[in-house]
Amino acid sequence: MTNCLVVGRPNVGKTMFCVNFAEFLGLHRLEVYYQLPDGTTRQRKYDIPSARHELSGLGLHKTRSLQSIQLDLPGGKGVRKFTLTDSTGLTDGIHPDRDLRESMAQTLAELQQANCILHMVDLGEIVKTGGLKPLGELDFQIAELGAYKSGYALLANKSDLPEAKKGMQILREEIGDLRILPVSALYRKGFREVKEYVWRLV
Ligand SMILES: Nc1nc2c(ncn2[C@@H]2O[C@H](COP(=O)(O)OP(=O)(O)OP(=O)(O)O)[C@@H](O)[C@H]2O)c(=O)[nH]1
Ligand SMILES: [Mg+2]
Repeated sequence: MTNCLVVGRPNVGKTMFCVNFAEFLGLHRLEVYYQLPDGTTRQRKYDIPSARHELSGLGLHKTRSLQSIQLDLPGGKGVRKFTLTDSTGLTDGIHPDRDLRESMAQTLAELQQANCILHMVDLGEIVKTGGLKPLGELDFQIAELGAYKSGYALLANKSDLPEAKKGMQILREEIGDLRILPVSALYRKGFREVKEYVWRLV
């Protein structure tokens, strides 16, 4: 089954996207399958408002493991199934917290495996720093890896921010015709385009 991994720096909106996209696809309850860095797994059920409240939020590194949900993608002639996996935010360099290092290593391993990569960046941060490269090597490297994968899209999140248009311009100049989809995870903007994109992969 196609596994779509949502990957990116901490706080860019990965978890908000996963919860709201699942709701957009018609889910009222989420069954989240946790794969912890120590190899153990567990499962928890949430309704959508409590998932939003408990799983996403301000502060870096809210998500500390791989968290998957199974989703149905309704389309032309029926339904296709895929897995949407949220991940621990990646940072440049070696993180001082050992647990976080392990969960980032887990994200990186999944990045090699996934057949669909939804690489998320924060348009506000892009404008603040001046682009992907000034943010650090990390995003640029994921985008470069994406250039070799058929299932790669850059999700430019927080498109609701006033500076978002400028951010999109910067991204387009920087990575050219790589697939860039503007979204607002918070306000569910651009979700139809993501759905159509994923539909072609599953
Ligand atoms: N303005 C705006 N804020 C957003 C959007 N998406 C997420 N946020 C906010 O960004 C913050 C981080 O959201 P999360 O979904 O927890 O981010 P994350 O990437 O999962 O963060 P980690 O798990 O720490 O790596 C929260 O305060 C969200 O409300 C968006 O589209 N627009
Ligand atoms: Mg998160």
